[in-house]
Amino acid sequence: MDKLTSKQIAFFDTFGYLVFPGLLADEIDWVIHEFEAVFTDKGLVHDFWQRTCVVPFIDSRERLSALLDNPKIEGIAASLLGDDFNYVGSDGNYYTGDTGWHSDGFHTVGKFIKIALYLDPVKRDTGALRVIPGSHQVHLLDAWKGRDARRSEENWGIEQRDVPAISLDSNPGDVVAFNHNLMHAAFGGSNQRRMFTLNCCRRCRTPDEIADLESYIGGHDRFLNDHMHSDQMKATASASRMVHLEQVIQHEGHLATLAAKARETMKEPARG
Ligand SMILES: O=C(O)CCC(=O)C(=O)O
Repeated sequence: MDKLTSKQIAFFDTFGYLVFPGLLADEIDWVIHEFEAVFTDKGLVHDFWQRTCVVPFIDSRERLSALLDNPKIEGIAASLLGDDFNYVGSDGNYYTGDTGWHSDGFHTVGKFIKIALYLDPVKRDTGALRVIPGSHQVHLLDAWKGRDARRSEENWGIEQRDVPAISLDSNPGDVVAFNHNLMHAAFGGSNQRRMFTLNCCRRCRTPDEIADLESYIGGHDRFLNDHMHSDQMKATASASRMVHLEQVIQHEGHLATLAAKARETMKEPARG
């Protein structure tokens, strides 16, 4: 696999993100074709008014599942999380409009990252991911008001789109990686902005990390699946891919019960 340099890893740990321009430029045509096929296979038609979201996403197709074995993608995750990192699911989206400031939960133990591919050219005011560098740092959780960027009007009298941030402009074939704890948002995108992510975390070594992983898995009940990975993802896994699945499989026993309960009240899976 293609490992990152120690400086890239240091940048990620300091600022919470990395951009890899053109990393998958040679592969992006089939990736986009497969992306579209997921929605077609499922009979999902994006209605332009609300986000359409499939979880898990790459698991839906054999070729997309193999992105987990791609030396460039595996290399990013292995460099940032260790060779035995966990794959904890993925989401494929047609976004509509803005995404307000948020982080993807907050992990005070372990380390969770997202590897994202935007499938249309996006810039600062056309739906590129914006990030507040460094906002993922655990000691900032309750200590830094900047993490409250979603309430920018109330806090600072400015719109969310005017919160100081870096725009991670992206073209198809570029890859963006960020820490789940990082504050991020997107503004001005089209009503059919295509993007998918892979979520990965460090293999858990302590009881606190296991509890955090189980809580993360439990939070997936809203997607109404009994398992974090598809049968297809597991059936086509090589021994080296299984390394990235096995700890999640060991700790997802509670998900089916939670998903069954969620199905009692939800008509369709959550859209994010
Ligand atoms: O691109 C976007 O609108 C936001 C992406 C995002 O929030 C995420 O992947 O967690």
